[in-house]
Amino acid sequence: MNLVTDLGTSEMADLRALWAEHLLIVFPRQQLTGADMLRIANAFVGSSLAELHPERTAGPCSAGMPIVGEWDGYKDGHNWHSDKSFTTEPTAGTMLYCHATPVVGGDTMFANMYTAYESLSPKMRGIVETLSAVHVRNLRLRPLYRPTPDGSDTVHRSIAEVERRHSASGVASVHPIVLIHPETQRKALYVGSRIDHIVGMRRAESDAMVRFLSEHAATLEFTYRHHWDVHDLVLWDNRCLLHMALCDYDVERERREFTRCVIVGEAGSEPLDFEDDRDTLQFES
Ligand SMILES: O=C(O)CCC(=O)C(=O)O
Ligand SMILES: [Fe+2]
Repeated sequence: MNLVTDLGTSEMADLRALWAEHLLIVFPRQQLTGADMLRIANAFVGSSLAELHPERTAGPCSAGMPIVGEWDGYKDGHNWHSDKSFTTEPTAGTMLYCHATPVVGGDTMFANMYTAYESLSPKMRGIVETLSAVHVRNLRLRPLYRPTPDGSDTVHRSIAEVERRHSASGVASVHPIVLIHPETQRKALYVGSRIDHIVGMRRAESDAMVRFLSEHAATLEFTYRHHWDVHDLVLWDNRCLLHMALCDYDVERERREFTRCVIVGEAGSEPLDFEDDRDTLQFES
């Protein structure tokens, strides 16, 4: 379909139902401006909650970097996450419109968190439903990018610097590990690499549980891998999907560019005073 000309009210109702059922929709071969994307995003939620991120964004690997202006070498999005989970109003939906894509690679992975939740044993579901986690800004990208042996790798250094800044910012938010999706009322795991720890657990307990949940969430059978074609528009639901951008192409020679538009989420969690949890965490069992 052509999203600019075919967005009548009846199509919109169908598309909303499709989105709720499939979590992610790919619209190939679209000709869109940033303003079109804003309109489409707002139509999806029946409100004006959408925000356009810098009109055209790119970075050697990420959709999240302005194409004009300084790129500081930080690659965001290259670890499993749900957008802005470290805030009290995490992004409900994200839209990317592709302008340029590498010949090979640069795909985006998505993982279905309804399935991740539903495939746990009833016993484990009962346990995780009682848990909440602290999400921090830092996406832990450093282990994914090894510095070059001669130390010339500015990317690794900038990641280290940005991660230090993100950690120092102290921004954090607490969310239940199991979310009830506000539209579908289905339960979904809400995890990702931004989890620092599980509230009330000791560090060793929390690390073991988070490691298990992270590995489980990324089970290949729960994933869809999108290979981008120019002019694809993809809309995904951050309340029941995790995503990760794959930086597996020649970033020096190839371009990867998007326009990005997000649907701001509802407030659904508490801001966290990190100090609340310090005592429990420091007590090693
Ligand atoms: O570049 C991508 O494929 C996705 C980047 C990302 O995490 C985002 O846009 O939220
Ligand atoms: Fe993201």
